[in-house]
Amino acid sequence: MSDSEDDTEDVQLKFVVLGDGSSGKTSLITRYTQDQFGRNYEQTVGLDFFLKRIRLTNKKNVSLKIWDIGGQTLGGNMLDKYVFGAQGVLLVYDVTNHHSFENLEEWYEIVKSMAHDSQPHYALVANKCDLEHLRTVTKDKHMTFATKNKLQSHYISAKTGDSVDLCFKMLAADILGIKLTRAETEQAHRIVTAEIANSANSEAVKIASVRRKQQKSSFCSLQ
Ligand SMILES: Nc1nc2c(ncn2[C@@H]2O[C@H](COP(=O)(O)OP(=O)(O)OP(=O)(O)O)[C@@H](O)[C@H]2O)c(=O)[nH]1
Ligand SMILES: [Mg+2]
Repeated sequence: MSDSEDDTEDVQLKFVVLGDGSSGKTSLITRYTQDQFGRNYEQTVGLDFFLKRIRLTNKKNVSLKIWDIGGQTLGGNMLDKYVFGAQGVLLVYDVTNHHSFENLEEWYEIVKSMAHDSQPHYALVANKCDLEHLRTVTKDKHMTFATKNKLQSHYISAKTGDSVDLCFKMLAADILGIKLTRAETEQAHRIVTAEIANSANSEAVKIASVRRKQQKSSFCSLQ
């Protein structure tokens, strides 16, 4: 085993994902853990569990236990049990549904009142940013809520995957008191690729993209 492997530390974190029904919580987690997205809505009844192991930095591996809480849980008597022991809370709303944003205040206040010993770290997550033309929640409103309550702020799309990795990674880093380097945050930015249909150059584009990837991960040896 090399020195660098010896030094690596493993930690576990519990994240809960909250917000109104249909805001896209399950879609966000499914995109993050399985890199998949489905158009059909299947309501989460109660809760679901997901697990993802990430390398946060050279020296830190994190196992994320992600609890996907059904939107219908708000006001029920199970929520406090679900939230118990969470270090991270993602408050998710749908940018095209103003109610889902208004209700976050309630989600937030309830969870805050449940955490007695120590407060979890919170992230305000604006989902469905691919539907910019249907947006009803302004970025100003989002930022006011995030700033007032000192929440991390993220604009994402579970559909395209935009900023999904970054959102989880930054919350984990915040909890562990780690300041990610620019390179580490850039790695988490998802590059959304679009296929060019019937293009005569498509093969060339593919080759160019493979070459770029190879360049990034290759070593340079001076002789
Ligand atoms: N366009 C778009 N649609 C999305 C996005 N995320 C989720 N959806 C759609 O929104 C609907 C609801 O998504 P879910 O992930 O099931 O919502 P949920 O928050 O888990 O809902 P509950 O389980 O009832 O709490 C589904 O039809 C998804 O395909 C997104 O980023 N963009
Ligand atoms: Mg769900």
